[in-house]
Amino acid sequence: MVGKIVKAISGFYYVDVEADGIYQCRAKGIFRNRKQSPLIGDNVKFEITHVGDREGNVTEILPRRNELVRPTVSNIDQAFIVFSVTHPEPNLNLLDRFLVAVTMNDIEAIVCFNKTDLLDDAKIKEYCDIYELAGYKTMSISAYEDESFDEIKELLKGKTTVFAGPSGVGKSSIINLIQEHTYMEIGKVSDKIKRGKHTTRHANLIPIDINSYVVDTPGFSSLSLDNLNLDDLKLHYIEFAEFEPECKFGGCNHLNEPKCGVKEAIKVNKISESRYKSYVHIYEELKDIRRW
Ligand SMILES: Nc1nc2c(ncn2[C@@H]2O[C@H](COP(=O)(O)OP(=O)(O)OP(=O)(O)O)[C@@H](O)[C@H]2O)c(=O)[nH]1
Ligand SMILES: [Mg+2]
Ligand SMILES: [Zn+2]
Repeated sequence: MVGKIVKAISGFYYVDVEADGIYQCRAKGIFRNRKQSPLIGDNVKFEITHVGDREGNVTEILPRRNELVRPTVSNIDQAFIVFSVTHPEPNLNLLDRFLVAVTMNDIEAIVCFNKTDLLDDAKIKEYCDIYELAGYKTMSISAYEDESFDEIKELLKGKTTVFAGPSGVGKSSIINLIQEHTYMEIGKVSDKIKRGKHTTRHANLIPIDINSYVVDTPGFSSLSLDNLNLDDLKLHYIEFAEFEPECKFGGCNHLNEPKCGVKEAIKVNKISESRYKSYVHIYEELKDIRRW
């Protein structure tokens, strides 16, 4: 049998099998002597130990495409980076950090501004423009409006999507909206996350369609990029690449170097100031860490 671990609780792994359902599994013995242990998101082989009770034993972890640390989930296809347009106001520096972290993990990022019901369209557009200009798929939604589901549903099909972002921006509310629609449209039952103030503590994969899962994560207010090589930061600002050929110096870090294509692009509004500011900020911070 092959399935995907969607949940782990005190030594039990809950494995979802396509068109069959959940099996409650142990992972006896075989992993004890290896460094690897099963993670949520893993595709695994298992043998059934009890048919009626739908119990099994995991025997093998199939190769992982990637592995996130916060939360510990594997095989993520894409990340919805959720920030609210207000309440709380978006911290674009933190948003850019998320984007760097996501790119580093070879995960596609989608920038999602929530709570559009609380701010006028012109201001919302300013935020979206920054990330569209950078080349990210960007959307603005409200978890309180049903139509928002139409905007995101195509993007979720056949993928495992992690929802990440600071606390209080509406990640759980959006997932709640998705689950309501999933239930209405295909009648698939999944664990329901309670609406509102229930802060998310640990990660589960929530099945929303065939081979489609979403992962809610607890919000956090900072993100360190300690393991990032200083000179690699620029590679994760995806919009810089187009202008690098105009830089006079090979390996230009787009800081104080003369004749820099990236800085020229900012002057003609082809790269946004906000993105460049966060780049410099993160660069300086990484440099300080290296000094120690
Ligand atoms: N006005 C408005 N409020 C929203 C929207 N989405 C969520 N909220 C409210 O914002 C608050 C926080 O929402 P949550 O969904 O719990 O936020 P979260 O991102 O999951 O927060 P953590 O789990 O702490 O990381 C709740 O009171 C929601 O009702 C929205 O689109 N518009
Ligand atoms: Mg939450
Ligand atoms: Zn440059």
